[in-house]
Amino acid sequence: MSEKPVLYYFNARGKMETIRWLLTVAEVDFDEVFLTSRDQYLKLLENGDLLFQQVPMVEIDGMKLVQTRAILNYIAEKYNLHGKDLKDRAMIDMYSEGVKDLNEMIIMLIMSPDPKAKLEEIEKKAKERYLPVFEKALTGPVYLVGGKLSCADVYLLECTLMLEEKFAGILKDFGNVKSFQGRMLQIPAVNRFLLPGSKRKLPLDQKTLALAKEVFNL
Ligand code: GSH
Repeated sequence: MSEKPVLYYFNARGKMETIRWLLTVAEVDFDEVFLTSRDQYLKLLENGDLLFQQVPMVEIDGMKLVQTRAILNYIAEKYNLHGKDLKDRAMIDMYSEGVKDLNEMIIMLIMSPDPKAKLEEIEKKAKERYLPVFEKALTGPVYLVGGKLSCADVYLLECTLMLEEKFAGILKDFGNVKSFQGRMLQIPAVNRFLLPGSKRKLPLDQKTLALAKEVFNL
């Protein structure tokens, strides 16, 4: 078995990208197996590799983990990115779930029957609901929780970059979040991940969406 974690997903961001981000910040190299056919998916099912018949799946430490949050929590715990105590963890989890809600909206945009309206909704919610929370949390502190880098910081960084891809200048009224993003971008592993040729992926496009439908027989 590979020493490195092996990530099973499509060659696109989707639900796996946050896992890629977290491993990157934890400085853990990983291998990837991209789903390209229904047969390959059926073989994984046949082998009992996908507990709920879904990906992302990550082979790590002799386990075949599914469910994105479970995978992220395992990595965060293992690499000391989940706070120093239970109370820190509760805060980290609240921030993480907030970021996840926003992230999911962006990821699912491609499925929307009315992408323009959805995009407007995302921008409004980002500006009025989510970014103000992070702006406040980052008034003073360098990181979101406990003065220490956590998985929530990694998720927020990823989300701010995705937001800026969709809405250039969205952070202009959120100076603390923008400064936070700048600090996070100085982390060498983050810096490398943003360079061309890294394992960072492009957003899910129509071609990969069609492939996913074929793989899952949807
Ligand atoms: N709760 C799961 C998680 O967060 O990992 C959802 C995973 C999920 O919906 N995966 C999709 C999938 O495998 C691909 S992004 N769909 C096939 C299916 O549900 O049959």
